[in-house]
Amino acid sequence: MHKQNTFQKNFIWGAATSSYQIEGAPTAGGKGPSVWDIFSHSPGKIKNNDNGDIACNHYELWPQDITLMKELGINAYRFSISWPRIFPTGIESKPNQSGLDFYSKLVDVLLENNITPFVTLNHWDIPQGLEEIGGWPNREIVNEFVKYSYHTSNHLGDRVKYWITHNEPWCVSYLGYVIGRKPPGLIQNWPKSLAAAHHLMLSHGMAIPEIRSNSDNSEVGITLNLNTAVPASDSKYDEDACRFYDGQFNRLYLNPLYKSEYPDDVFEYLRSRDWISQSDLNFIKDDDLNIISTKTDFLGVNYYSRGVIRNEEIDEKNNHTRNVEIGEKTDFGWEIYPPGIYDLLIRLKNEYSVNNIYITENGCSYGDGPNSEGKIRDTRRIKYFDSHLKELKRSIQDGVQCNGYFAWSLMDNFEWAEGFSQRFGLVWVDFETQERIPKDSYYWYQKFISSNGIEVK
Ligand code: IFM
Repeated sequence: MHKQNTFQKNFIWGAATSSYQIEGAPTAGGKGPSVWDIFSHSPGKIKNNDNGDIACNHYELWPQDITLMKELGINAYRFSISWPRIFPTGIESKPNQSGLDFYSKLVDVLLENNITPFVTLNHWDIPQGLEEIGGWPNREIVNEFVKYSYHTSNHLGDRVKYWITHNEPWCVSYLGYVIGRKPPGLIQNWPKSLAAAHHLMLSHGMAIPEIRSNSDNSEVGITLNLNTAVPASDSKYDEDACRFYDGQFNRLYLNPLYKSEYPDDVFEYLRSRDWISQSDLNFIKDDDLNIISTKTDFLGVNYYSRGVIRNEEIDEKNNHTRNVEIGEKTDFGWEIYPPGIYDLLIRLKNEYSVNNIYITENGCSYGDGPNSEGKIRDTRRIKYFDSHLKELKRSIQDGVQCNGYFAWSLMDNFEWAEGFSQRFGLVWVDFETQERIPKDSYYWYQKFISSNGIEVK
């Protein structure tokens, strides 16, 4: 078979951001507090006690950010809507016009510049008012999300055609309720973690028809962060730990979506350790799995690294020697493993028959800043993108149906619990002055896009 050296015609080339990470302006236009406003102001939760009050001040500087996108040459921009700009406490019956107007104007100017908007409805910054009535573990939030999705798509659906219900539900469910690194900051609360995951997925399924009813010819999907996991050694212990890791990270979301079932081995593992009881699963009601598996138009995939999994429950001396070599790491400490994106995409095709994928995030954190000439020589980022895009191309040549790629991120921004200490941007941001400087990777991506993926030196 002849293997093409470029990506297919009409391939979508984009960059991504999210509301809390870039917007700032936490009270502008009647916005209510989000869980992230509250969490980031709780002492000790965020590195250096940073918060997103100003972030990249995109709320005011968005016209100049669109100019940066235009010059970069992307034909799509993935951003998220701040739910409490639209429903300040979550429970209002009518949306806040000023919040809708902000995004409406953004969408208009994107379209004027031939940049297709990809809108994420929930990239974690839910109204604090909904957290106060129990957040994602409380089933009531499902209707609130459906209402929010309805009104937002009703307002923007004539112009926005690509909709992502949720970003990375695993981060909300696991990091929020088991590890405590994200709101509400609970630790080892598996019953709430699973209930949160279930209601996120249920609200996704319920929002799909609402969005479609407001947006003709739309594509509606969800974004999952997925990876390829391998056991750190060939011991049974590591294999068991790896199966559980893969279950709670990947299959807990993919199986309900594509197979209308939960992976029982994950629940069994949790029960065997008394981390949940059978009755903790009562949140799963008849018909929920049918709703969750409502056919989507695409799957958004966020890939950064692979998981090399060691069983932490037994002593090193009683386990086999680790025999999986870990490669180079980014400044965040995440292993750089480009073949992982290939393996993951092939798995999605073979095991889940996913037939329309957008890579909604891929990128790396490096601290490189301006040199004495004001240039940002982030060659390691270029290498990261180049190697991952090669693997993406290889997967497409091997039958994966992927129609777009979004670099994470358009610009350096508020990296959640890491504050401003981790920089993922193609554009460098001075958080004191709000100056933006395109990095070398920005110019590299510009060339890559303009040749539709012919290798750029
Ligand atoms: O910055 C985040 C983003 O909000 C979600 N996906 C992973 C990125 C890097 O950590």
